[in-house]
Amino acid sequence: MPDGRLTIGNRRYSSWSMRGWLAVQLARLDVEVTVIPFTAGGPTAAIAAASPNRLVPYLEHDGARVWESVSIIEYCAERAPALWPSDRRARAEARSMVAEMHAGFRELREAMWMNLGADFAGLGRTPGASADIARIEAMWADARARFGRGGPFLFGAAFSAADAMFAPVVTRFLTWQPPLSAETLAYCRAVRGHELVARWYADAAAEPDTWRLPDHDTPPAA
Ligand SMILES: N[C@@H](CCC(=O)N[C@@H](CS)C(=O)NCC(=O)O)C(=O)O
Repeated sequence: MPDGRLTIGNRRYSSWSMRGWLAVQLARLDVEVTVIPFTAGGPTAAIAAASPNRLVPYLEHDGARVWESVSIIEYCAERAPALWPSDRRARAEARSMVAEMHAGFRELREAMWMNLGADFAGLGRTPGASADIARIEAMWADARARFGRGGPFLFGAAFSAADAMFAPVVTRFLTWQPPLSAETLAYCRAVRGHELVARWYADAAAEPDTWRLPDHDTPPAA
């Protein structure tokens, strides 16, 4: 019998769910995954009823209740410390990057929402989104140059908590295809090729059509 439950939203659309799920998988927690499909026009009543902050992801594990994706990442890292880099300075920067992602990049998130099954190439390039992308590219390049030399991920060979936090940004880059450096594109390919990310994409593709949200599937005006 599993040790708990991870509640998430549609894999096709839910970027925060993806982060929580990746952390739980990296820590190898034995939990049942429950998907509550979003209702069009949200908020989703079943999610509000199931989760303390009325949002997904939400983890219940071995008597602990954990909400907010960063808290889930920290909970998982207690069980699997390798989610963070072992070097103190690298770990400090990885935590800072995760915090910056959790708190910010609102314009990118609004202009280029997550949709794993869509091709919105060339769209969504608002000035605010482009500024967020420039900051993300600079941050990724800096981490990789200083700590990730063993590649292909932000802090080296291992897919870390920072990569889990930015994996949904990678999916946005693949869906919306903004102009990106060759180095960013190489990192995106590495994340997309990771077995857990590949599994998330495959499970998203298998979701029933009845879970689709027309406003998420409709491209913005060019
Ligand atoms: N700050 C939260 C954000 C979670 C969040 O916004 N989740 C969205 C889905 S990606 C949600 O649950 N929305 C509720 C709804 O649509 O009913 C976290 O880091 O976990």
